Amino acid sequence: MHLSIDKPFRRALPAALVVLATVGAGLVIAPARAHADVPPQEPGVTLRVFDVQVGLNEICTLKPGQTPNVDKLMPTIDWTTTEDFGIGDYFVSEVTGNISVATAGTHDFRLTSDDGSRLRIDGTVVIDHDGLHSPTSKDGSVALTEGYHALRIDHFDNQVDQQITLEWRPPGASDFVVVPSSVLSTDAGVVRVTAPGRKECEGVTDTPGDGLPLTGVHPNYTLTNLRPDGFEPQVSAMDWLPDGRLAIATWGGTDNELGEVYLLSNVTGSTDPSQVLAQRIASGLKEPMGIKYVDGKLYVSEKNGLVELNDTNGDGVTDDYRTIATWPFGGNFHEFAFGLLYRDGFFYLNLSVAIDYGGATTDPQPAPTAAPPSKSTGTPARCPMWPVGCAPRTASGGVPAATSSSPTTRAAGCRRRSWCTSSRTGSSTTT
Ligand SMILES: [Ca+2]
Ligand SMILES: [Ca+2]
Ligand SMILES: [Ca+2]
Repeated sequence: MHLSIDKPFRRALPAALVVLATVGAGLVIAPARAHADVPPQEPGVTLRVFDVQVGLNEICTLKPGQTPNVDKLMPTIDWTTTEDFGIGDYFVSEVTGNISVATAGTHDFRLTSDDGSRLRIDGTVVIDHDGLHSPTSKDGSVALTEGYHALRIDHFDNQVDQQITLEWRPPGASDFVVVPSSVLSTDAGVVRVTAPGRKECEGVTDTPGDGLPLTGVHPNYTLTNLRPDGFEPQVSAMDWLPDGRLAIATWGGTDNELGEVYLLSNVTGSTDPSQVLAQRIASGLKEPMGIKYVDGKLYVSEKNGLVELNDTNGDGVTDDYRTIATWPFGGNFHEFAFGLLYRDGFFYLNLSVAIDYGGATTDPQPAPTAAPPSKSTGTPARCPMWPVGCAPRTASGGVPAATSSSPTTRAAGCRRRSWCTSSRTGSSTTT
């Protein structure tokens, strides 16, 4: 989603200049990127702030996969207030963007910070100003070719005052000035996702149950790879069949690539990727985020409705997609129907809020809920799904059984008139 500037940059032209310079901070290699290599940009830089809530003596490496507390577009890098950073003390900042160089040559930079900071350009450290200190400046120089260069500043504030200011003196200039917005840019139109709560650095605290993404498996469990070579589905939902097969839905995620459903065999007990068989049984689904096996059939929640998968000719592949219910849907990219559950004749799922590009909640929501949650009790209200085609039905055409079994007869499809909670969550996104 966001440009990762830690990665080595690919240059559009093998002949692009690589400049070696022994100026100021020392030997620096500075590859440039052509405009065609960079996704659409907007002026400014991206500032992300992480609320670590512990005193640091130096810049820390954040544990991977954490969502920042603050993520915003800033015109220039010149911040001193709590309002600028969004947090007062005990935080870590990441500044990312591109700097556009008009004239090749040696560029001097001046980084002023409280507390420590480090400037990288194209992944190379140009100024290392780490450690606990009040607002002080440190200079560094780098030879830059014409074009875009990836800029990154890492920073932390312990207590009291805080600051990051980046100035430069490009070739021919006599004095340092704050790097102007006109040469700074960051990827345009990104969704800026934030989440409250404490974030963690590597090596500070790391305890079971700390809520962080798993980087390993608890020793009481065995991790088994169930992906045959070449099978790399973007799994958005899973459910088990009684015979031990695993049904998975895949995201799809664009208007051009739609979601699918696979049945995986040989996925329990002692197995490995060479034994796993994947059979695609459904396709053309719009971002399915829930799948549930009920009475011999699979049901999938798409963005705007609940679909029953039927195989009517016994070849194992769905040929009848029966829409059981729909719910309010406004066409927003961020509307999903997550976590399909089933109990006693009712399906349950959770809808996400629509958001604007940039991260704000769309107001008003394009798909209003039928009944808001009760504020006095906190109990989520339930909103009716809109049942579609409530004709009595039989159980013919369900998921083909791995072994022969008698189909179960059900009374009528209308019994599955369904309900959803109207609580919509917007605190996370899969994009
Ligand atoms: Ca502070
Ligand atoms: Ca400080
Ligand atoms: Ca079929």
